[in-house]
Amino acid sequence: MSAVKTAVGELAALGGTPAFAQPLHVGRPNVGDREAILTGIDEALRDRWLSNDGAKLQAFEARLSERLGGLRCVATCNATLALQIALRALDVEGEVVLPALTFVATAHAVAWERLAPVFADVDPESLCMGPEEAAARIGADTGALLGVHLWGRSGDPEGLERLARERGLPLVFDAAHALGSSRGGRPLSSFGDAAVLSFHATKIANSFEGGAIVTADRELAERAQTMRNFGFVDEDEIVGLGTNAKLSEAGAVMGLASLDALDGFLAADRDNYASYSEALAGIPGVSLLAFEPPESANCHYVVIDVDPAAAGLSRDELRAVLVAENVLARRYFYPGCHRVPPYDQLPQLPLPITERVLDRCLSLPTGTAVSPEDAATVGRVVRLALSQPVAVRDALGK
Ligand code: T4K
Repeated sequence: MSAVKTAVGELAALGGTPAFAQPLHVGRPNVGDREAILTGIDEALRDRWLSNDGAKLQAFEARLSERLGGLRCVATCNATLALQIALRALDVEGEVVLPALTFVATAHAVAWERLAPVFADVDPESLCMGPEEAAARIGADTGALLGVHLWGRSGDPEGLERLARERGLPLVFDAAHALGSSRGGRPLSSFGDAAVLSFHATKIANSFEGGAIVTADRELAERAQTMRNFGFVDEDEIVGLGTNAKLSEAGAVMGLASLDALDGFLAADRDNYASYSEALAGIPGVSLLAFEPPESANCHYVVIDVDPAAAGLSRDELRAVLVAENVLARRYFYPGCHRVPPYDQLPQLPLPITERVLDRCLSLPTGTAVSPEDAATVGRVVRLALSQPVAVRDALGK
């Protein structure tokens, strides 16, 4: 339950009672029909079939494929391994150009495959690596491009496809955030040679942990499918190097329930986005990341940009105000892949837009555990704090 605050002295950072009695998280899992989940897990237990291409996994892949207009879907135990498998199945060698503005898993998947990540900047509008930024980092050793649909946004996937074609490079998209997002009516995971979705607990649809490789290429899908199960194509026939990236039957049951409930999850995220949009409108120095047609985003990440000069408080000061209210806003994806080991040891070219975003962006709670009223309350806290930034900064300094 949240209380309406009207005076700056009521902010928790200034000694008031927190607006929320319980923490409001970014990434609280969406949960589908519990009954269906428990029944599905019970069926797997009854049948004593818990993993390895079981009925639930097959149903999950079929349902996902249906949702994505018939693309081939290879479900995995997480998106990080799915990225690794996609890069391997495409025989990528050498350097991989990717944005530094992403969750560290994108870079780790590249480096874990003993490929060399080369970090590119992002487009100032979309905050995704576009063809211009990627082209600036392509060199003689480039083996692939790895775009990221950051926060479910599209960027310019057609432009990256063109660039990849011109340079003869495979193109993979990290679409971990992008289930339910589309561009010009096409699901974002349909761009590139392959795209990878995440079904981690924090994503719009989850299978507890999980991921999927999505592709239109039948052979690529078959290679990926073989690689996720140690290279087996038959009971005792192994055709090459593989790993264990299988999704369990329990995970698949959860994934199925999530896909069944996806439209409801999307509606909840979009309602929260609309509520944030209204509550934050016109606050100097605060802008909500917008989604412009032909992009249609899932809105599963609500991200604000805080311009300290115009807002009067920095992103980190505003975050401290929110945390005091029990609003656990996150600095995704601070400090950036290029600034964490082992990548901070690599020679770096300047990434001005990336640096600006990493200093100013803040992710706010959303998902089905957050109501539009909660979002409005968070917006009111932001407005109140920024109405008297000097008093707030003084209080934070004490
Ligand atoms: N590419 C991109 C662009 C990604 O964002 C990710 C993952 C990947 C690739 C790799 O996908 P996977 O291999 O994971 O499938 C979380 C997730 O662990 C990670 O999956 C996700 N991105 C990333 C954006 O968020 P952390 O380090 O922020 O996790 P943590 O433990 O701080 O939890 C996040 C928030 O969610 C907290 O506020 C608590 C809340 N939470 C979390 C879990 C697991 C809950 O309320 N309940 C839960 O069960 O990475």
